[in-house]
Amino acid sequence: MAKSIKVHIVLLAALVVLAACSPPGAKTEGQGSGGGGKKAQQDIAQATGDVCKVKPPDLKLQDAVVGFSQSEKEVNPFRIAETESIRSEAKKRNIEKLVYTNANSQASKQISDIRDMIAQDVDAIIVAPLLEEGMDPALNAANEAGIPVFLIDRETAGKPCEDYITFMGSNFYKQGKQAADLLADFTNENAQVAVLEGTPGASVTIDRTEGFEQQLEEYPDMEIVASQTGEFLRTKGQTVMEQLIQSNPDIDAVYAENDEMALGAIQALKDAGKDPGQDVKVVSIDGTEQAVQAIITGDINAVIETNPRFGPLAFDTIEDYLAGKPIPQKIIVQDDIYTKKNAQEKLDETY
Ligand code: GZL
Repeated sequence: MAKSIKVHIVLLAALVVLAACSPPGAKTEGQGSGGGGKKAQQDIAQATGDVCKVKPPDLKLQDAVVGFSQSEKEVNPFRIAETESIRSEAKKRNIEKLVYTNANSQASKQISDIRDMIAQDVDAIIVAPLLEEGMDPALNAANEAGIPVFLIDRETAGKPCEDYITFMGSNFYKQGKQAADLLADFTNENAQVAVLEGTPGASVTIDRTEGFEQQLEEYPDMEIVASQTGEFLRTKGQTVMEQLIQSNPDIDAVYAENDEMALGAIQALKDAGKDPGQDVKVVSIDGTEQAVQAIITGDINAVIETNPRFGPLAFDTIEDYLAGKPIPQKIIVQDDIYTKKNAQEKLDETY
């Protein structure tokens, strides 16, 4: 069962302001996530920080033309599920038109994609930014054209309420810390760790790496002996892991910043005669079906979820914006953790 995001207002100060503007179906303090035992919706999100009070155009969502600027090629299940969620929600809301572009992991193309949408005079733009820096030409152009930008998935430099209205996504720094604690648990706080980093310069890579490194300082007998980018790709994760095993044969723990790289790494470990999940502990992030299946087979020890199904929350938030409601500058999605204990029962929530 797919899970999408609901908004869960947690800050008392925000409750008064946002309760009236919570997206339809949102949950305020104390309400359950609804939907019976399994979370029918993606994990509860938390509206945090200040709000944007803006004067929106006089427009209904179903009359709107919305652009969606996707960042990476549709080969990673995360990307495929993210795009599908936006597309299906746009269809469900019966909006006038969805303009979809894909930057194919090229920052310059994402900027030109957004500029093209501005030239088409779309009414709002959803952006999954590729990199943390360098998007300002596109964001400034949208701001000058009076077109609101809504960030999903990754953050990018800019002024909330001006360059973009809000950021909706996971707390990647927290994910990195959780990964360190999980790996410490699996290795009795004593390990030679290899880190497979994501795309250089992406906010998700910066935060997942920083969170992990900071938290690992709590464990004096755990040492990062190698840290290299696998660019969030399975093939690159495998080749980098092959090299790291050669140069660091004592590696007994792997932190992969996404499942695709983790799946490549476990193949490399097996090819080197090692037993991933057993003599080399593996912790990853995303929550793809194949990675959670690997927990069941014992090749991966834990996966921290990053749910890509932003469609409902993104369109709820745009609808609130068009209704003139204050919008939280950050909407942080709460993520699950998959381990041997819950992988089987939660397998149908993966993507
Ligand atoms: C996270 C997203 C990351 C995923 C990777 O929100 O930006 O990018 O964790 C993907 O799988 O490449």
